[in-house]
Amino acid sequence: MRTWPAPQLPTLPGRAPDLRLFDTATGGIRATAPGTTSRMYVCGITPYDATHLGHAATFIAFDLVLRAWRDAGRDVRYVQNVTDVDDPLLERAVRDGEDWRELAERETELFREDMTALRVVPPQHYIGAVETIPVIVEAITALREKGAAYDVDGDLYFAAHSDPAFGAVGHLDDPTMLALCAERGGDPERSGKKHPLDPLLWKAARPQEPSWDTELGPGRPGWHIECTAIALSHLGAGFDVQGGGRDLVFPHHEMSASHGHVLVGAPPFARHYVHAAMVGLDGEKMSKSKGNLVFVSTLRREGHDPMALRIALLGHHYRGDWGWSPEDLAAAEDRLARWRAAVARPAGPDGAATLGALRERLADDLDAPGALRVIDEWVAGAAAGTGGDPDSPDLVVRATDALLGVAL
Ligand code: 5CA
Ligand code: ZN
Repeated sequence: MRTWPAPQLPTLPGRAPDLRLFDTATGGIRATAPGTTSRMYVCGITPYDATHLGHAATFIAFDLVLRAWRDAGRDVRYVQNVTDVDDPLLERAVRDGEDWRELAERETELFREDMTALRVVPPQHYIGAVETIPVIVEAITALREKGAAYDVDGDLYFAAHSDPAFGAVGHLDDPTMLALCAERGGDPERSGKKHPLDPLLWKAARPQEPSWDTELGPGRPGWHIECTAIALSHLGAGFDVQGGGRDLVFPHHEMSASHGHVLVGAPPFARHYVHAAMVGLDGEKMSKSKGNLVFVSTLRREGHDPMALRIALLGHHYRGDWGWSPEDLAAAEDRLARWRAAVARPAGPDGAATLGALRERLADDLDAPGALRVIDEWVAGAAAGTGGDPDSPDLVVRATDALLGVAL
């Protein structure tokens, strides 16, 4: 698929320290990506109801990962998918009497526009499920040959426990997994399955639904195998970060990882499983099913500066759940105005020290709120006329742009 235009990343003097991130699978913070090329897969949108602020917060969190890696001198290979055929998308198209392809195309385009406005660096490979069907079919066929897939009335399922490491991403107990599976697109109640948690790999064609004629028979792919096949074909196994919102820990990332383990013969599918917290509204997770959504495009249309929105989202640490409030945006607009006024001054406090502190905050599990405070301190100093570093306004502009994605 087409991605979106890349913002220019200014280069900075020196280098960031190694990025350390929390890994859901091991429950600890440790250094990422030891090699010279860092590989990241982030689960992208199912294209309807895009782009709400929960989506934006998640993609901005992973944008910080990419920027920190680049600043540490790494090449980054970044892949993101679009789940452009799946039950919820089809249900929405039926509800609205719209062609599902048109819905997906329109919403994907809106997402691209929102990401561009927010200065999110695009993935090199932006991949839809529909354009990947042959690769997904190949992966399902391989799982079948390894004895990890079975038939239930024409549909194909994955035997989750054929992966000895199944459960290693979320470490959840059975009742929790069953409940989450029922809530998030699984079908634990379906009879004929070997285990209630086993997920669908290939759904045989149903009347009125799209299907593809393949060696598996006419049908369409399940959700988890889509991400496994795209990640493995573009990044290979053992890539550095598998990312997404925390709602994807189970079943999505657990199942994707298990598909991957069986396909390549052993873990790791990914080295770090990184999950962004849920953004809510009025005490509830912002979600398509609840309909309690605030859209990036609405705020843009109302005339809010996307850079202020970016600051508002960065004001919350990526790992702590939080609720959106319009006051956040008003405060971010003030902050942006203060920052812009300060960098227009002829001098400010020591720029190199500010850059060092900014890098240190971000390398420490993406402490974006701490990074904003580092800029605030420099801004307060510049505004008060303390510090006589004439190069620092320009360095702060470049650092804020390169590391936080905020263009002043
Ligand atoms: N297409 C799948 C992933 S393969 C999907 O989950 N699509 S989505 O449109 O529902 O979500 C897109 C991304 O935004 C996912 O990474 C998801 O975890 C994240 N996300 C969804 N809702 C929220 C929320 N309220 N807060 C933070 N992130 C969210
Ligand atoms: Zn995914």
